[in-house]
Amino acid sequence: MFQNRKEMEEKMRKEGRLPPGQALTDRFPVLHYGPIPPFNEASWNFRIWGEVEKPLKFSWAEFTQLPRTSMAYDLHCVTRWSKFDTQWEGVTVHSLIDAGLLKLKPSARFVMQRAEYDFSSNLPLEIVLSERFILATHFNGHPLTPEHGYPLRGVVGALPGQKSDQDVYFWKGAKWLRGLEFTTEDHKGFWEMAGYHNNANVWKEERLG
Ligand SMILES: Nc1nc2c(c(=O)[nH]1)N[C@H]1C(S)=C(S)[C@@H](COP(=O)(O)O)O[C@H]1N2
Ligand SMILES: [Mo]
Repeated sequence: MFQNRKEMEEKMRKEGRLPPGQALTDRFPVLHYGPIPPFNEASWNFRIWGEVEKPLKFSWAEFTQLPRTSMAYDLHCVTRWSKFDTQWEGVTVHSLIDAGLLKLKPSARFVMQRAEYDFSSNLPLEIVLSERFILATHFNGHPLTPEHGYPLRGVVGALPGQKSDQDVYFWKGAKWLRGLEFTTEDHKGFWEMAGYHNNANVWKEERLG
């Protein structure tokens, strides 16, 4: 098992998929601040507001009817584990625009993910509209587990084999996500305010601010 991990890690390094200072893991560590929020379908909603033509609000039943996408990502956690070829399923922000549901104002330039217990995470609009970001309900074919963000989380990952300046650490995806706020200016999220680097580029090792 250990030997296999080392071999896989070497393979990823050779393929240029292992960022500096990272190690491959087969596990899926759980990391967050505070308790795991309960999910109450009756009171749960997902909202989109800010620099948009019309604010949106979805119940859980409505959210599950949105156009769905599957994505494969390499995940890079700032605590130095990387997990490769993970499978996520959910809704991309781009698909909401394509479906005519979401219309952004030209002034929208940044996005704040708003989660339970006032957790937040900020990303530039460019990344949120790219394939690197998904509003995920499923991981590896199963609904998210409570500790990984059930029922919905933002996931930001690297596209396998497509090294990019937009590859950011995994903390930039908010678990227990309840909304997206589009803004004109960048505002720091929870971990960014706690001292993490605002850009979080994995290739430049932008860990602390
Ligand atoms: N709501 C919420 N989301 C969060 C966090 C958090 O504290 N609260 N921590 C972030 C951090 S620091 C990491 S590394 C990842 C971990 O996700 P995982 O527990 O699924 O591995 O979630 C991110 N999303
Ligand atoms: Mo983290």
